Amino acid sequence: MLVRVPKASDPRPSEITPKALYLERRRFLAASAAALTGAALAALAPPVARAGTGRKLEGVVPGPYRTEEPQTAYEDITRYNNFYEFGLDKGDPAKHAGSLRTRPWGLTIAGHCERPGTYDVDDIVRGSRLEERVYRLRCVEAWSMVVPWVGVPLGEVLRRYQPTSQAKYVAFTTLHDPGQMPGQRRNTLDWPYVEGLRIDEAMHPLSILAVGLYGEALPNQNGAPIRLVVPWKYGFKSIKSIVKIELTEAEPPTSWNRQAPSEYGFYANVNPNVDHPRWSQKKERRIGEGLFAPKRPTLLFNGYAEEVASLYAGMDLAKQY
Ligand SMILES: Nc1nc2c(c(=O)[nH]1)N[C@H]1C(S)=C(S)[C@@H](COP(=O)(O)O)O[C@H]1N2
Ligand SMILES: [Mo]
Repeated sequence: MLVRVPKASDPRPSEITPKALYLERRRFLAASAAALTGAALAALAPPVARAGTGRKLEGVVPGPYRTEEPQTAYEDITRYNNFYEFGLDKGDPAKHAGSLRTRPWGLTIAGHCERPGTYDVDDIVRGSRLEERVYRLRCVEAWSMVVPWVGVPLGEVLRRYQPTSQAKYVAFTTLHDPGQMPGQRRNTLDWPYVEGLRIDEAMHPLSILAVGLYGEALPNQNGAPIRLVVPWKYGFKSIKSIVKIELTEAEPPTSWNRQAPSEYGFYANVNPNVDHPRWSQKKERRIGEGLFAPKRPTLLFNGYAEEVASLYAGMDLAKQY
């Protein structure tokens, strides 16, 4: 068997293969190396330390929604990330997010509600039961994962701060701190990252604020200490490391819509019938299934149509994408 050992000057796999295949290629190399012996081969796929926090969350109960599909490996969920505040490559967040200080962490609740203020994130989370929710995550780049999140229902949290009748939308903001988030020193996006939901979407029982995965506190690269998870929408709606939640009357701006309005709408509901202008959304690659596994058909609302389709009754999903 001929094994070619890569030189440092070779282009990185991420530069020569579509990004979604990068991890699969690494896995393939690891498997090949494991099947052989010798130090030189082992160097192809050096063992990596577990990327997790190791902080087990207490009192987690099973939540009302879970898919029975096989869960994506912890190593994939925590090493294949989109978090542009820490770089554009999928491996950057795991490499660079370690320095983010996630405690103490203030979360500001603002806008049209009776109890605005800045609260400690742990106090906000303590007000609700912690649930495990196994959700599909479908990235707009046509890959997907199955993630056992730990979180609290967003609607329950919001209700505690008593939104008024003027609260029609919910706006979310990520931390803006270029000192801690090196990606914010470049204007790849208009920082800070912002996202938004309509109030009925935010109140839907599927929407959660996640603080953990696989029973442990969230690793920084996945959005510690607290991030949104809206499983029927493309992954970019699920904003990470949130410092502010504001109840607004007008539809709030969102980062990817601002960046490329013809490509990314406010709603961003997963929809196999509405292609991205530059690629199809009909199928997806499930991370961890291997390079040669057939792609899966993408499901309307990421498979959550029964729960959420009624939210969009009467809307033209091709126009309000
Ligand atoms: N603040 C912030 N939140 C973000 C992003 C980001 O770049 N910055 N990337 C989004 C995208 S495109 C996806 S697919 C998911 C990925 O979440 P994961 O890394 O936990 O899988 O996070 C979303 N949340
Ligand atoms: Mo994404």
